[in-house]
Amino acid sequence: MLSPLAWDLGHIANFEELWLVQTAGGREPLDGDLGRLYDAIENPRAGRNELPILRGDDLRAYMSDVRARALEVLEQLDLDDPDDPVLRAGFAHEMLIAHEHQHNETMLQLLQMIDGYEPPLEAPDRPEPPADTEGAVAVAGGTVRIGAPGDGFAYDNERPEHEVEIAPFRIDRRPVSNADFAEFIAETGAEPPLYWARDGAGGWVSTIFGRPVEPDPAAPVVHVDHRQATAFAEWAGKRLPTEFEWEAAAAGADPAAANLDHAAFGTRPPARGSESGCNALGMLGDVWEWTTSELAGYPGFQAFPYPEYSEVFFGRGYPVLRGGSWATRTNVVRTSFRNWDLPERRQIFSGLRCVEVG
Ligand code: AVJ
Ligand code: FE
Repeated sequence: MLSPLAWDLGHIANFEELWLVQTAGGREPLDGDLGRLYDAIENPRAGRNELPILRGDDLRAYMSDVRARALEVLEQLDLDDPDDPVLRAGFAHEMLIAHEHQHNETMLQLLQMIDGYEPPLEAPDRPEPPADTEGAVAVAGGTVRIGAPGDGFAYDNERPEHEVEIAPFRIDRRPVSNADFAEFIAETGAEPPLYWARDGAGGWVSTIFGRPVEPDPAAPVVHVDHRQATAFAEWAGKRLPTEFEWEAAAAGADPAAANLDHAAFGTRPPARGSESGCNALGMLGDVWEWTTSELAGYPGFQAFPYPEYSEVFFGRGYPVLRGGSWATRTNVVRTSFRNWDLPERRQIFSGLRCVEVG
């Protein structure tokens, strides 16, 4: 179930009004109770199309009025006020941009189902994969630092940064590919990823934006849910990583080498230059990687600036996904970033990578 695009656009603007105009600027809302329509918790996705949300020119006018007021307020704010944690170091402004960028990815999940949508940009060239992308790489384990350091923007669920003990392990050099997943289906009769159908000649065709494409055998598989990811790992005699193992394996990965930002409009074979410190390819970008971890607060967690971003989802059976996808905006990607979703969700840009057992 997805939101209508007009809901996401109104919600993005309303979130900007709430944090930059009302909270930071102390101003009254433009349109009374309008914000209630755009409260994600009060209005679950299934009912959003029936709400009297703004559409068309009314929506565009609201978006530009909010932006004009947010810029007016910005002139008056003291972003260096040490006593205001919401404003300090531009936190609210950083959160606003991150929030808008996260919703850009959510909107692409819906756009993918619409026939005829044309990607706005030519796919950029990417470096070739290195000669050998197979097998696993070793991660030393021991004491690892998990989470976001004290400075710079991060969400509350990435803090506090803390130490975790992990055993040494071996993680696959690259994410599970379309070819790997097709082999798993052929051997076990498992269900294919979302958008895949038989091509009538023994292969698979994936229909995205209404266009049929043959999945690139070497590119990461995408649109698998947590159950499919777990079943693949078991079939391969492996397992999914914990989110701490994933973060340790991703340390040192360069977002500039990752397939991000809606640029390629799909997953690509893991590129040379995308190696993390332990030599794993493509830890960032291409696909969100499912982990075995359930979203929970780190020791000493404090909800900031509002509990509905993270805390209300803790301990409710949401597996954590890490790394970002081809549809994730660069600004949102870092090795400490935690995404989560229901285990059955697969319209998200989700894939996996395995860890060796024993
Ligand atoms: C972190 C992707 C689970 O979309 O529900 C957007 C991000 N939170 N607006 C979501 C979010 C508030 C969130 N996820
Ligand atoms: Fe939101």
